[in-house]
Amino acid sequence: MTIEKVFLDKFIKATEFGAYGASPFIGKGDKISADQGAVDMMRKELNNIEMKATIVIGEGEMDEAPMLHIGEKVGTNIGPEFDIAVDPLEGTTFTSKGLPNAFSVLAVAEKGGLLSAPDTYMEKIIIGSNLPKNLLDLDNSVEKNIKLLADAMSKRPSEMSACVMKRSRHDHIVKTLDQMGVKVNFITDGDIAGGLTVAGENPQNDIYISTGGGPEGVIVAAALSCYECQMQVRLVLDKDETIRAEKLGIKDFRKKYNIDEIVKGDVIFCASGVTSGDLVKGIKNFNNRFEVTTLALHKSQKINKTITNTYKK
Ligand code: VTB
Repeated sequence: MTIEKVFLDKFIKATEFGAYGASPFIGKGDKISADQGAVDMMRKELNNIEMKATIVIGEGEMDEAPMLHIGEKVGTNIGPEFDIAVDPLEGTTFTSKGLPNAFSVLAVAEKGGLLSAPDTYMEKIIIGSNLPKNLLDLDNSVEKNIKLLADAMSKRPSEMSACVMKRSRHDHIVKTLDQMGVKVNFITDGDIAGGLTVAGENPQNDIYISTGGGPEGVIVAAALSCYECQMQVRLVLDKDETIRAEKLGIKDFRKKYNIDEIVKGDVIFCASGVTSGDLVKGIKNFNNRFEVTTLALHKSQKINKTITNTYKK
């Protein structure tokens, strides 16, 4: 089964309007309003789509988020059944500070096709395409993983680069990478864009390795699956969080998930730029129109395109 091609444009519109909703708040120092603006607009567009869809990754769990929460039904309630993971504004800090790399993003799969991850931390290792299956493992030392990857890519560690999110919890990773001569490209936030730096024809990095958000992990997995990249993740759960994870149907709290256990079957991924960044250009607001750019992927259709649309205000 696949997702029909006609749906791609409809989902593109949902992230385009998500980006538009956040755009008045670029550089205004107000993360909450920026996020709310994106949520409201994306939700409105999703509800216009002829589908029966459930938000499986959203703006938190029901009691803490007013809209686009996990379990919320979206669409007209007629049509195919989808599961949707949304991050209406990835990079709330980037938006509020007017910094690059903020975008509105979602991933769609057929019902049951996306892992229901709680809003907790997740360990992630991501590598590119055309590499032996399940090459790396979170339980290997960083050194072992780099050696395995270097061998598989016929490179020396000193010819490799790694993307790491700048956090003190990753100091040990950075120390090993430094010792091995691997170039480290830091991101301050935004590990969907960070994870995607290993994908495509001219990847900026050979590996992404860090602990970031679980929801972001599922969304990036959807995009990575279109690029045939590999990813292994594991949730990081404290005691309270194990209870939340259990509610989402997770039984083995230490399970390592490979990409085909995170995303199954066909998938659509759309990311529309709020501020310009590595993935897409930022939105441009004019007096009576706006121009918004989207990276759109549709796995079964082998679509990978960047499109810019203009809308009247
Ligand atoms: C992570 C990352 C996100 O926020 O959730 C991060 O996955 C928060 O991490 O992409 P800390 O709690 O360590 O600050 C983002 O960077 C942005 O939403």
